[in-house]
Amino acid sequence: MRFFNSTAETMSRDEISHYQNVRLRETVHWAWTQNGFFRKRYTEAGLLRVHDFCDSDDIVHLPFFCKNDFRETYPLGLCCVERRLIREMHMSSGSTGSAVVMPYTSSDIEQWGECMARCYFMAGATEGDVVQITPSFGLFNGGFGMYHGAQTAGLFVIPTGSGNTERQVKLAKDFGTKILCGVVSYAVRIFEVMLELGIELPELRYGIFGAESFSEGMRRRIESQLGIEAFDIYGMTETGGVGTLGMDCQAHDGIHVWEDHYYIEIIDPATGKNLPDGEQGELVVTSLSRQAIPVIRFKTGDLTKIISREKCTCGRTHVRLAKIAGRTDDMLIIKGVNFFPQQVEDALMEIPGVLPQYQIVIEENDGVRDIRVNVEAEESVTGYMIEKHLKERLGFSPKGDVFKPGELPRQDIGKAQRVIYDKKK
Ligand code: DLL
Repeated sequence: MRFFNSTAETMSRDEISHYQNVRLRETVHWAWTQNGFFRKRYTEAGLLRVHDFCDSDDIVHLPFFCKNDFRETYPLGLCCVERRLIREMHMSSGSTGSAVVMPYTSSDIEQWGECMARCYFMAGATEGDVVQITPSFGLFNGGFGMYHGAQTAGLFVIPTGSGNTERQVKLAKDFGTKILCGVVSYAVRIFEVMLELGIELPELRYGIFGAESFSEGMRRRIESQLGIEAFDIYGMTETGGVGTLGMDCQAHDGIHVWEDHYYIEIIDPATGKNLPDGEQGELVVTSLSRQAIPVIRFKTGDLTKIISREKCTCGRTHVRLAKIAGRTDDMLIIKGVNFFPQQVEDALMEIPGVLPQYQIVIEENDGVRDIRVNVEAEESVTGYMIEKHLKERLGFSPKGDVFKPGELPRQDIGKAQRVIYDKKK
């Protein structure tokens, strides 16, 4: 069993709770004293003196934060440190609204590196292993986060960044890449190009993927195509980037959230009330060690549930979250049936001969919505087979269009656009 930081990763439940209470208090005090935005928000919510906040029992009295708080305070209105202490920034623009900016002090970069290094070790990496980092090195946090972590973990980095997939595959072969990191759909793309070039990557052992909907079916497909063990890594700009919220371990039984760095709650997105373990709701995150912008009760928009707080077979004690089921704003309602794109992905991956390239097209005609699933598949697969299986698994019947391998558009950079809206009138 290998840990990057065994003391932190195997703390007892009591130690975790104690540590979290101390850090929660410090975080709320930090935000309150460093930035008027937080102070005003908390005073308005009835927290008259900062010392009224004592521990995790008090957290439910604090108001939530959301993406809009970042957007409305663009560029650095939430920042809790002097500008001269900022060393780096990342930004996500999303599809709507202005950007979410996350500045980092050197301590924040260290914290990010530590969280990400734990993920590398949890996957099975050892010092000197070759890691190929395929997300872009830019405002997106993926490339740099994986880089900071690899430096902390002592790995040999091939910082390819995104795009130029042929070169990626050749470099992986020439330098013996052992760990491949990227967004989920890029793993599929890498495999296609390996086939086109007739290149095998016998030294590749681990894949660390995330940033997009990642069904269990897709994870298994990627594993069998690339001949690797694939891990589901989680994080977001607002919490400090990739890996900050953890990853699944070799047991593949939930995402271990680094609880010495983040306190998590699951709430009912409609009422804001906390839900018990095991019930699916929206993940709310409070950072415990971030300086430049601590997040306090940040509504992530991601739907998941707490699977277990018990010690895992890997030896780690940190809480485990179910795979992200979707985003609160991703839910599709077609003909009265509610579902998430990931459920379609999971169902598609169960059909033999179906390839992991697909699109969900929402067609709207005169206000009436219908859904079409375009998917690449081998010749043996028909549209009827797709429709029948989706009907069985999801309870509704979309149209299923089968495409030959290579016919659907490919994206070499960034997150895949799986859901497409086609409004006729
Ligand atoms: O996507 C961070 C990241 C980079 C994670 C590379 C993993 C790999 P953002 O661009 O801010 O940051 O987007 C964050 O992406 O709220 C989720 O909705 C989604 N997301 C991230 N990881 C996963 C995952 C990066 N493993 C948003 N499974 C989050 C499902 C994920 N969704």
